[in-house]
Amino acid sequence: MVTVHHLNNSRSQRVLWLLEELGVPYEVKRYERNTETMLAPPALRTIHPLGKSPVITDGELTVAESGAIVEYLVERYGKGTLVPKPGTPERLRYTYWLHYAEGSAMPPLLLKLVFDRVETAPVPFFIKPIARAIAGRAKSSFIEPQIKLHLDYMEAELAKSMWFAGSDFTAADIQMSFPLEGAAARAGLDGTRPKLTAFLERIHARPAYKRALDKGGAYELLR
Ligand SMILES: N[C@@H](CCC(=O)N[C@@H](CS)C(=O)NCC(=O)O)C(=O)O
Repeated sequence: MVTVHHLNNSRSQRVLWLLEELGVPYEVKRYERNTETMLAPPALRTIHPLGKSPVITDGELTVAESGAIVEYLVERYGKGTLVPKPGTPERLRYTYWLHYAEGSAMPPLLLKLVFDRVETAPVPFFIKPIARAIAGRAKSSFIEPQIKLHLDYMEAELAKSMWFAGSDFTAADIQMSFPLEGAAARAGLDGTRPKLTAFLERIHARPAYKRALDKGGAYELLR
């Protein structure tokens, strides 16, 4: 039995969704973020030394890192579904987006989250203007232009095909959901990018996506 070590409001929502799409039975072990630091509880480090989510256990195996988990589950349980055939252009695109989601799309979004917090963090009054100036400068000179670059790129790619790897829905779309939901929640992704907006609407309408939300509990990124 696959166990998903699931942190609230996190990337592990994607793993629940993938398992629902695959129709694989699984159990969910829940962990709650510290409400001040947003970090995972120390208990998660007993599963994997980094203590991050998602991490899954399957018998003797422990698999961390969402892209690796997606590859493992699709290969072990997918029976050829949710992945394009090897050797096709779609398969290469699939691999690309699977890596792009965490390797390229997430870093600027994470930087935005961190610098937004720096701007509003409670610090002594004489430091506040300096902290705000540094955060504002980092955001306007680097982070926001990078986010725009990525959103424009993804929008253009989805103008070429319905899903990221081609005309069929694949696990790469599941992997891409997290940066796009993050961007919609806090980095300005809105109806001015109709392809990305339609992508989010399509995935949110999938029955497996809805079942995964029921299993995972509140997922604030959707706001
Ligand atoms: N690249 C990793 C990132 C894992 C990660 O940072 N997960 C976040 C949740 S979205 C986490 O566990 N944060 C809590 C912490 O760092 O303590 C993946 O895709 O699995």
